[in-house]
Amino acid sequence: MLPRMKRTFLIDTDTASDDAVALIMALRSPEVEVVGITTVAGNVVVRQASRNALYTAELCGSSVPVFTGAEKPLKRAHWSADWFHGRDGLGDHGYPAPRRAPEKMGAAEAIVELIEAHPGIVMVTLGPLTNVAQALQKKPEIAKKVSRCVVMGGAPCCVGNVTPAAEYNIWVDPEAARIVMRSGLPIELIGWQLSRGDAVVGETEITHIQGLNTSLARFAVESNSHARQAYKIQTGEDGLCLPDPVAMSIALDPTVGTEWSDHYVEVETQGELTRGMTVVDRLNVAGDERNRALWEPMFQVPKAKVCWSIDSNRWKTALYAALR
Ligand SMILES: [Ca+2]
Repeated sequence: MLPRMKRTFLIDTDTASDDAVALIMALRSPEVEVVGITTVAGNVVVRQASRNALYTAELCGSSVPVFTGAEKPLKRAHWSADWFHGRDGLGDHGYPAPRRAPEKMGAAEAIVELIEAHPGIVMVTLGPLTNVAQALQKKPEIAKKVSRCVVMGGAPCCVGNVTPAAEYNIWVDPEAARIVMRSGLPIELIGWQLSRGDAVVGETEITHIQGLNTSLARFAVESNSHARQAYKIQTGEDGLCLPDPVAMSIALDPTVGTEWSDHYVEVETQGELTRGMTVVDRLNVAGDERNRALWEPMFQVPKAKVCWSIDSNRWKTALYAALR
């Protein structure tokens, strides 16, 4: 029997503590080859994101190339999330500098080249969409060569985390998110709300992870210590809320997402209270006479797949498997 071909992944990340765990899941998966990691300003400044991605790859024994990308959003100033993840994005535990350096090529160029070199590639985005938008501006045709674009971002029809209306990744660079949503990329939208409630890794489960007694398990829990405290203050829920790893578990196995439907998704770029809101046409009324003119740009592209629920047990099983 021929060995199964590995699926090819490209990951764009503003590498903080939950991103790091998502990277571990992909780099440790026997079914996936990660051909590149691109970093973007988001949770931390982009230089720190590259450093964190390289350090995480090193822990996994991976020599995947890391390409540094945008230092700020397309049109706005950069807002970090150090209040959530710690100053270094990894909970300020003094992790050493990585041995390798990032590649010389920039992220947007690398995204274009890697997609051209690997048609059918799966793209996973874990941060603001600045790099992806810049790659699409360089070469719009790449959208057709991606088989899946799994986006951790947004809060479809739900509460936001950085404002009442918006999730951080989309809020930071809404113009970039809009470009990506209108690009024709086959978007699978994994909103922030999917990592809440049952998906939160609770105290007993954290103890289980620590009991795995591997360096990756220890790093996964330790690096998220600051985020755990911040999440408790923000939501009252105790435990590890891991949006990027939840998205990665779906990228690795789409059946972890248990309820999906297809909709046009637009991003609010002008709203006074709603900057970065992911506006989902849940009842498919965008084509109605009263909405048609405003939503017309979306009719040129396929609808996004929006995930509404996940199998929390299976997501956590995938997490444990990666940290073993
Ligand atoms: Ca992230």
